[in-house]
Amino acid sequence: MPHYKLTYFNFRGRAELIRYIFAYKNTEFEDCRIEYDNWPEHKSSIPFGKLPVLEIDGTVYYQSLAIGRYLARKAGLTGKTELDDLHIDAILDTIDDFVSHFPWYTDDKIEMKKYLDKNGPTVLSGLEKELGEKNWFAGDYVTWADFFWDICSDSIEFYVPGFAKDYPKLSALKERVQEVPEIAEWIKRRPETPY
Ligand SMILES: N[C@@H](CCC(=O)N[C@@H](CS)C(=O)NCC(=O)O)C(=O)O
Repeated sequence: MPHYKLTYFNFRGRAELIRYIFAYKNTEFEDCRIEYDNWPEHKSSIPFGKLPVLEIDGTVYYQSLAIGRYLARKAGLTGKTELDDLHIDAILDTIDDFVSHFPWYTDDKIEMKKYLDKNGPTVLSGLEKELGEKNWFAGDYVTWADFFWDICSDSIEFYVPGFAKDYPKLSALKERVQEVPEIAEWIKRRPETPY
């Protein structure tokens, strides 16, 4: 088993998908959390100056979704066919676009609500449609795209509670993810952080 060292800040953010995938497979990893105040002294030694990074046996890999895809494939959390993967990846990218443009750093609730009013309906109703009557985005089996929805929506929820309340299928998906036994167990034991 390789040695995995995940480095990120002390919040869920862009590292949580990687943590979920490790938790799902009960894979041991070093969960290194840098205090934001200490970040400037580390930044120049990190590829592209961004976290998270994952060290695998001492080699550093970057970009959370590239890392997530690699680990998800090993964990059996990707598609059963190449076309399933095309579908799942498109959903991940859609969620990623949505959260990447969310005005996190403004700390301004009005800006956040404005963003959600403008972009929420298209993205959230589109994702509901993708889900349809299925339990998971891929159909009858869980993938890392389901995890990503749960994690990203949780973070937005912290700032704008109830932002997806009009989308019952997405809410049910979130519950389903949090009921996956290994994920439920991780949620119980992970460090408590606001987002
Ligand atoms: N697309 C990259 C985004 C990485 C990113 O923007 N990381 C932020 C935290 S979420 C960061 O390192 N910010 C500190 C900085 O830019 O100095 C990924 O998914 O890994």
